Amino acid sequence: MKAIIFGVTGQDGSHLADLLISKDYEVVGVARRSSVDTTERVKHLIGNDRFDIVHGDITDVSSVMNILSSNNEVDEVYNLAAQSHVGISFKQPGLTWDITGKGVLNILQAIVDLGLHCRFYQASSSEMFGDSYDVNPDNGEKYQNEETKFLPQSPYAIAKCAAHYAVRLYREAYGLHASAGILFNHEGERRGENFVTRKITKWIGDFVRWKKYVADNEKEWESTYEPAMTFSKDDIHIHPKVSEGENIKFPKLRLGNLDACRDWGYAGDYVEAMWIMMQQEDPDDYVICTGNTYTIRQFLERSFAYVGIEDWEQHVVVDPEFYRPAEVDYLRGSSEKAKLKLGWTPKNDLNGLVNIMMKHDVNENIQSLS
Ligand code: NDP
Ligand code: GDR
Repeated sequence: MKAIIFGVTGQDGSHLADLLISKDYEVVGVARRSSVDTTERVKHLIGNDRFDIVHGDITDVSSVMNILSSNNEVDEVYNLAAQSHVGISFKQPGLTWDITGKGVLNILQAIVDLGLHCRFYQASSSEMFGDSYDVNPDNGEKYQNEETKFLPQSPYAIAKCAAHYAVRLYREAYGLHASAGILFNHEGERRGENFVTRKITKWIGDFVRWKKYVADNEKEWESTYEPAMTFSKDDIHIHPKVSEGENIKFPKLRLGNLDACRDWGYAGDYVEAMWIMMQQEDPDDYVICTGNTYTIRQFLERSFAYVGIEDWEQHVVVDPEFYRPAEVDYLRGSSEKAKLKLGWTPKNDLNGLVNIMMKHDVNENIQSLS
């Protein structure tokens, strides 16, 4: 079997490449040109004879056509490429539209024009629900599933809705085997550092590293420590072992809205659902989620608790710079359809996810001291 992954250098692309290679696929990963190396997440695959990276950009029709026509025997095409940061989409709405919306149309139309017989997966998003939810009449709980209407709250979500409807249209109009996974937030040790969960676990990892360094080098630490983060004026954070007045500092963790609710799962579990969707006889749309929702505060509480810190509020500054012009307040999915039709359920709950991320980010930081 042969697969093309658009967005292979991202979190999901790298997990999916690992999964497909473990299933003996030949994987062609598409990476866009950059002035710095973006292949960090797939560097362990470079040199593997079942893995190849080609350069391309989904906003460039000829580049998409070239990649697909030179791999026209491909069995499965996964589109994971996107400008995927919701906050940034308010600052770069046009770019987000071009990549996250129009880029998908470019791939679908190229598949039709080239007459390919491949299956297609689109990374749709729970952000498409935005402010919308249904209510379970039995217990009053709010949830989103495949039937919930879309009410997008950001340029990113609008682009994802357009792409989602394009997938549906190409399925109906041209008979493409095109499926969309409506995935709720999924995170992990490869998550980009400007998404809230990873921002938190990375900060705690850096903080633990700093505390250890100060403790081990009590006298001379200030002249030898190389901080991983930059300070700003209200970021003074006194090390507990050192008396006040000695100006021992560490920048606080700056975050935006802590009250939003998200249904967080582990990325490694979610790429399995993508693959299972592509093995179905008929294409369809599926919600993929854990079914549980937590606030950012609860994620903070659990992550700090992992390193034995209970007074996490002391370490966090709410900074309006990270507020969004419009927010999605409540996401909690129901993946009954995926469970019934795909036999998919997540392996990790929130605690499992926090453990994976904290273990990685704390260990990596401590190791970097030695
Ligand atoms: P990432 O932001 O980690 O990865 C996005 C990938 O898209 C990167 O490889 C990036 O390349 C690539 N890319 C961006 N623009 C282009 C372009 N113009 N042409 C080709 N490639 C491009 O996202 P995730 O891995 O977290 O998510 C994967 C997909 O799933 C995205 O579409 C996202 O919107 C969607 N999604 C994600 C969820 C999540 O919780 N993670 C939930 C629901 C949907 P580069 O490395 O060069 O930046
Ligand atoms: P989201 O994820 O917008 O849900 O999109 P993100 O982690 O960016 O935000 C989640 C919630 O946390 C709040 N928040 C902050 N967010 C960031 N990034 N940085 C902060 O400092 C911060 N402080 C509070 C946000 O306001 C929001 O409420 C992710 C992406 O992966 C999308 O591509 C994907 O489609 C959806 O998940 C499902």
